[in-house]
Amino acid sequence: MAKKVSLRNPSELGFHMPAEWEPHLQCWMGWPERPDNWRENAGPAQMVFANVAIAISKFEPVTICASSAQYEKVFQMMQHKLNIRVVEMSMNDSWFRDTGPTFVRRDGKSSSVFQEQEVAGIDWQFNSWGGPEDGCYDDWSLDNLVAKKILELERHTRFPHHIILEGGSIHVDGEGTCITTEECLLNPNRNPDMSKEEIEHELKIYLGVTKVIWLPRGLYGDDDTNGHVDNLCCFVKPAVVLLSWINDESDPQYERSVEAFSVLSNATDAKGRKIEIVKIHVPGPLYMTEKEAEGIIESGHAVPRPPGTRLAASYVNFYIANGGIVAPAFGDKWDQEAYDVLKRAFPNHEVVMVQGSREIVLGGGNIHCITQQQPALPVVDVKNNI
Ligand code: KQY
Repeated sequence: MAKKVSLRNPSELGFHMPAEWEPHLQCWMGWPERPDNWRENAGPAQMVFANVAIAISKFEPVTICASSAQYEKVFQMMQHKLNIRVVEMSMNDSWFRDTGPTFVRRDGKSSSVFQEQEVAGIDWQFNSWGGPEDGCYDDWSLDNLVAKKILELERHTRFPHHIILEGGSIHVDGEGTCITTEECLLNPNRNPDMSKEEIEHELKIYLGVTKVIWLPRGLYGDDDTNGHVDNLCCFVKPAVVLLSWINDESDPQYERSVEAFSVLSNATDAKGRKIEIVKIHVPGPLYMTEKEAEGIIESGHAVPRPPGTRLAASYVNFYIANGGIVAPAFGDKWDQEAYDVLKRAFPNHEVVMVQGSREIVLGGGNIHCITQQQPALPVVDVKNNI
């Protein structure tokens, strides 16, 4: 199939973004390296990235992209892992949720005018979560090519978009609903010339959704991303949302969780359903230690990560694989309860908690932020036209 750049938008061509729990062809990940964001030359983070990749590979194939400097090391680590391939790709950092494409799918039902099933990708603009004044690092030119490179490798149609948007700032239910946060998408450091209505319109025509639920703010302390929704809440299935919660009313997270609870409980989704909210307690609170901060080499090219910083840690920052949930564990008293909540929320999935995920949150995100699912083509039942 010839590669294409589409000048029309995805939804008018019959595409929509599927829910994360729909079948995947594979998962894409980057590889951490920069010593001004990852302590001890990224060694501890690399071990956890490797463990995340191995955990996901039990459920679906994984492609790890690593720079030329790191390629051989990652290849050696993964060469006996059957479901993991390693390809060379340059990048400024390793947050493929945000720099990878947002995959969309056309189901090609024979009842539709669009007969051909296809997976394609949206290539949003990326500005390091805030541009020259407010971004996390000052050169994101390689990150801005990641989505294009992945779509080229896969020979998938690319839908370029001029809007600055990261994949971690949106969640969809695959049935017409998107959840996002005003704190991120309306932040003047992203698209200062666009109104809320204009941004919502672009979400609708690119993601193929008809309803956008705007939460005011994301997780407390998630300053790197300006409050990505994927650290605060996510869909578990249509009309059911898992929400980061804290019982301590004096904690600054409490009012954010209550605020989101209130918006969600007064909202209906694209199909007019009320939304059930399942609470999942945040770990900690956790803070960057002196020792951890000492291991980060300040370069003047990335935001400093000082000791005492409240870590934007949450259990909703997990990846839904084919039949598996790969979730962060922090060695915290709330880990077991998080496992129990996830197990109840996903009774048909195996829940795997990756120990040591604190290393990823030290860099500013977690498992959802470092992964990107590529949907599989749907199996069409020709006989029954579905
Ligand atoms: O959480 C994310 N989606 C990305 C975090 C970026 C942190 C950069 N230091």
